[in-house]
Amino acid sequence: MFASLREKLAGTRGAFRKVEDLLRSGKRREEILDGLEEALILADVGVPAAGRILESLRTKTRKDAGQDELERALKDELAAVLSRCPGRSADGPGPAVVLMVGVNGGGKTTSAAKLAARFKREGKKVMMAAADTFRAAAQEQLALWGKKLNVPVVKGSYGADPAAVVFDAVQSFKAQQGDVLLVDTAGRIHTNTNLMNELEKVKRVVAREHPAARLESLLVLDATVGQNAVVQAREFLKFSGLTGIVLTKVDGTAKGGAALAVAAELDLPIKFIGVGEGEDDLCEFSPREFVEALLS
Ligand SMILES: Nc1nc2c(ncn2[C@@H]2O[C@H](COP(=O)(O)OP(=O)(O)O)[C@@H](O)[C@H]2O)c(=O)[nH]1
Ligand SMILES: [Mg+2]
Repeated sequence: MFASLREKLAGTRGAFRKVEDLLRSGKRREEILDGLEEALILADVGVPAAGRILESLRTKTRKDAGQDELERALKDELAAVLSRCPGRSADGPGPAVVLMVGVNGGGKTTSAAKLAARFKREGKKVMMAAADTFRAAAQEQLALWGKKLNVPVVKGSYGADPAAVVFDAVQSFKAQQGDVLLVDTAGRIHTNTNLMNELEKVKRVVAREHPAARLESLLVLDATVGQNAVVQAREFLKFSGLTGIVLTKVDGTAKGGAALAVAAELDLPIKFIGVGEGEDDLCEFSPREFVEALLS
C-alpha cells in the first residue's frame, strides 16, 4: 500500500526533490531554512502554508540542528498542516447520504463510483443518484459505473431539477433500507438559480426526507490545478454543508503539494485522494503516510 502510494506520487515527489536536495546538501541550518520556503512554494504548498511551516521550523529546531533533525521536524510540520482539521469518520453507524460537489471535470462522478465500490466491498448496501442534470452525458456516465459495479442508479432527465432527482433517490433508498446513497451533483446548472442555492436545496430535501441519515458533503478538488484548487474551493465554501475534501488526480501530477495548500487554507479535512481512473484508485487520506511517501 505504502509502496504503491509512493509510486502514484512520483510526479509530486519530483516537485519535492528540491526540498530533499536542500535537506541533504550538508549546508548549515540557516542556509537550509533560507532555501526551504521557496522550495516548498515551488512544490505548490502555497505561500501561507510555507510561511507557517518555516516559522515552526525556526522555533522548534535547535540552532545547530543537522540534516536528520531538520528532516524529522519538516515531516512533522507537513503532517501537522495536513492534520489541522481531523476528519469526521465517513463510516459511522446508520444510513448515510454523501453529496459529491465541485466544478466540472474535477472528478465527482468518478469519485462517487469509487466510493460506491469501496462501501460495497465493506458489505454495505449502496445506491447512487445522478443529480448532475446539466449534461446529458453525466447521467449516462454514472449509469455505466452503476452497471459495472452492480449498484443501482436513480436517474433524472436532462435538465430536471436536481432536488427532484434526489427526492426520488431518497424514497427508493429508504424503501430498500440502503446504507449509503452517493449523490453526484453538477458543477454548473441550467437555471439562473445559484449553484450554491441548488446544493442547499438538495441538502434540505435529504434532511427532510431522511432525517435519520448522516449527511456528508465532499468537495471534489482536482490536484492538477495546484494552487487554483484553493481558489476554486472558495466558491463552494458558500455551501454550508461541506464536511470534507476528496483530492483527485494526485497520480500523474507534480502538483500533489496542493494537498498542503488546500488543508492549510480551507479548514476542511482531506478525507480521500484519487490516484487513478479505476474504481480501486481511491485511498483514505493519512497525513503521515502521505508525507512519508513524499519525502523518503
Ligand atoms: N488520473 C486520474 N484521473 C481521474 C481521477 N479522478 C477522475 N479522473 C478523470 O477525470 C475526468 C473527469 O472526471 P469526472 O468524474 O467525469 O468529473 P466530474 O465532471 O467532476 O464528474 C475523467 O476522465 C476521469 O476518469 C484520478 O484520481 N486520477
Ligand atoms: Mg460528472
